Amino acid sequence: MAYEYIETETRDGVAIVTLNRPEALNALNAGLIAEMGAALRGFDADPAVGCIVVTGGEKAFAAGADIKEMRDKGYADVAAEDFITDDWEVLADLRTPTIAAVSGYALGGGCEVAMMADMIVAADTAKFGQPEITIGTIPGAGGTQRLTRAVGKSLSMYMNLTGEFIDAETALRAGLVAKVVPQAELMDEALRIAAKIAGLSQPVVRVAKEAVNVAFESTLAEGIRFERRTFHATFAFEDRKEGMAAFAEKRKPAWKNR
Ligand code: DAK
Repeated sequence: MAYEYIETETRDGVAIVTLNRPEALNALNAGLIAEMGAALRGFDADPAVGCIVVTGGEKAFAAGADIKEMRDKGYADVAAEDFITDDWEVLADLRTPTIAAVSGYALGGGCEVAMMADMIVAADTAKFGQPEITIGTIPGAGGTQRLTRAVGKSLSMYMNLTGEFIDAETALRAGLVAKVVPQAELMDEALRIAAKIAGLSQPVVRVAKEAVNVAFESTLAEGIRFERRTFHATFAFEDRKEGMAAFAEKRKPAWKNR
């Protein structure tokens, strides 16, 4: 399918969605968000895709929602059309594992999109920020919520109240990103991780993802109970039996995704 604001490809069970509006540092206009939503939904429904990598350009993953698209709207406009709500959370709702590969600026909505992925792999050039406060507004897609859960109150307050950016090493220390690599190695590393995930038993990977996500929506006791029951449920998969047999027989497992 031909897109205007993104590029897509698949390689060995891994889908890549590249934000491609470099002249505006991948500012997330309505068209880009709609295209990204359509592409992500399509890959999520494709059983041949075992992991999705979302990435941007070298200078910017995305510098935020498109400020020029928002500037002339009034409250009545944004409330009436439920402004930029459609498609914004698609990435967070997928069952397929997702990786955000971030180089350069991930600001405002760009930081929020990255945080919707299951993990962030960052180039050493990455800069994360929620600068909405500097343009007279606040985040609208998780910048006060997912960021706070990821990095804690103090760093989230600092970022949300000053709009200042943090670098990749700070993001790594704070737990916002899983890994930092030299910029030139970003895609190789993101694709290596994605291929590893795509090469495992897909139904088991999906329940592992679901179990981790329950940690954000439940008490510890409820989460542990969910994990225990889901662990028991993996014994219904042929792949669980195959994985343990392969270990005991010192061979590679042959996953059936069943
Ligand atoms: N929107 C529109 N255009 C942008 C943009 C943005 N966010 N960021 C950059 N651009 C454009 C610039 O206007 C410029 O265009 P031209 O002037 O060449 O036409 C081009 O990209 C290159 O940018 P600069 O010339 O500014 O490049 P610099 O290297 O000098 O600076 C920068 C890079 C990233 C520091 C700077 O561009 C910048 O500060 N950008 C804005 C960052 C920002 O404030 N981001 C937050 C936007 S508000 C919601 C979902 C999401 C949101 C809200 C609600 N719902 C689901 C309800 C999100 C809101 C936001 O993200």
